[in-house]
Amino acid sequence: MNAARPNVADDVLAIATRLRGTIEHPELRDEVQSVVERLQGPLRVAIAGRVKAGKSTLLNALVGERLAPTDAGECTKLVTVYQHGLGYEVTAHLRGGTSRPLPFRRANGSLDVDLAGLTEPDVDHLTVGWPSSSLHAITLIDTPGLASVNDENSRRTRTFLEPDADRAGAADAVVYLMRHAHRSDISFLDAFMDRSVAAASPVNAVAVLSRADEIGAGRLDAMSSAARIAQRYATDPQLGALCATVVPLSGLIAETGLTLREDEAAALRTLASTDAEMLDRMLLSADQFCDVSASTLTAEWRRDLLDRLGVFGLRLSLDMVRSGRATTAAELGPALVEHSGLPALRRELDTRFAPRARLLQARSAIQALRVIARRLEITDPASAAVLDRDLERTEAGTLEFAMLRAEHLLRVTDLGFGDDQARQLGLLVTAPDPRTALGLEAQTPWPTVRDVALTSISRWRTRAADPLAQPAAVEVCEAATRRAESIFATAAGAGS
Ligand SMILES: Nc1nc2c(ncn2[C@@H]2O[C@H](COP(=O)(O)OP(=O)(O)OP(=O)(O)O)[C@@H](O)[C@H]2O)c(=O)[nH]1
Ligand SMILES: [Mg+2]
Repeated sequence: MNAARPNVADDVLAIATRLRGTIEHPELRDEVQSVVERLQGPLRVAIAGRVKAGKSTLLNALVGERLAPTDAGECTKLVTVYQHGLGYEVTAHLRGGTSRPLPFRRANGSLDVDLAGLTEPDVDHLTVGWPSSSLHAITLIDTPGLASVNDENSRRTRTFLEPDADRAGAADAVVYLMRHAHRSDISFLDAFMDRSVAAASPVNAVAVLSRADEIGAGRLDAMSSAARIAQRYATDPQLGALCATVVPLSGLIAETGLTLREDEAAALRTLASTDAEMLDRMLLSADQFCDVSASTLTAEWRRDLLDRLGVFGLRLSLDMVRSGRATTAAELGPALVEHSGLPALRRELDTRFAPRARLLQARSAIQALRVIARRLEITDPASAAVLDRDLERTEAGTLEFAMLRAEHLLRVTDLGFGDDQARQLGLLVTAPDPRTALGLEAQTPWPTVRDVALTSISRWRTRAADPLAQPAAVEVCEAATRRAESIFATAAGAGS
């Protein structure tokens, strides 16, 4: 099935390329061009969530460099797309559709962009081109925090990410950050994501329990408490309908681990040599930690370390230094990353998003081309009709889309299937391997696979024909039937 996936994106790319050659409207041609570019580029993943959830810090951790400003007083005001570039460049994309390069410099480790006379309302979004290998396979979008409905920064994020009649959503997948303290995050997530099946859903959204190190006042067991809480969230049906999983993460520890300098490790070693009882007292509060008389390390250094690591990160680092497990930046950095939860988040991104990247891209490209078709209808109804027909044909003819939608429906709605049937359907519409999809062992011979596929076709076709079944259940059973048919064809073609 994986082998068949690139075809979908290639089909959509062919439609977009054809359209680009024939379309006369210059503005629409530019939009088609950007659809083509998106399909040829990497997956676009937006990092979203409430104000100060730790979005920019996570972005830096994923890139492995301090790019996005994250100071406590600073907030992200403009949507910023970080993409792989051959050189370093920042471009402002203005509301009117034009763009212009902006001057920038590296300040305190992060990027300081000069709007060069522009004001924030002039700018639709910024793009930052950066020669980072982390951005090869993924383009990351940092977004202003969602605050209130009337908030201008939130509006920018919503306009950029949420698809509507005038504009397609700009991301193929979403990482949504939520803090433990904000129980209302779930309703935020709901309002933000539940627009349509074509937008974010469990098939392309992962939630992160962010700033996990702050849980339980930064005690050394903070991350395991966070893991338990994340697990609880993940079983919440409301949340399960919106995203695939909940990963506990300390973006700060990850970012610092990836960028830790030797002089910082040396400062940690000096701090670790402080009398143990005194050190425990110091770590009770930020004020006590920075109290001038408390250590031979200067108060400035202590403040810097506190900013870079937080209380949990300091406790963890000092524990590692004192026990001798890690004492240099080269040892402490990776150990911090390991504790931060970043490897688990990367695994989620690699297993959930990466294998279906082309499909998710095709999905958002179709959405973008639909928006273009509606606008084209006004000046060139004949071309709009051809475009609609091509998109319809691609979407309906693509088994992967049917399965993606079936997976979504199975996750978000109770369709009245028993546990066993729901599990069988789940496997059929998600497992790439034909045998796994049918619940068979890896070595099952092809003739058996064929027979089981046949039984499966008959079972799900009968269920799909049930006149009393809800439409969504029919759709899922039809997708399952199509998958079983495709497995049957593979098994029949494979001989014995
Ligand atoms: N302890 C701790 N602090 C964090 C973590 N992530 C971010 N912070 C701190 O929280 C503050 C906000 O972090 P940002 O990454 O700028 O958060 P944001 O979500 O991008 O904020 P806005 O763009 O203003 O919405 C900064 O002071 C960070 O150092 C974390 O994992 N742990
Ligand atoms: Mg930010």
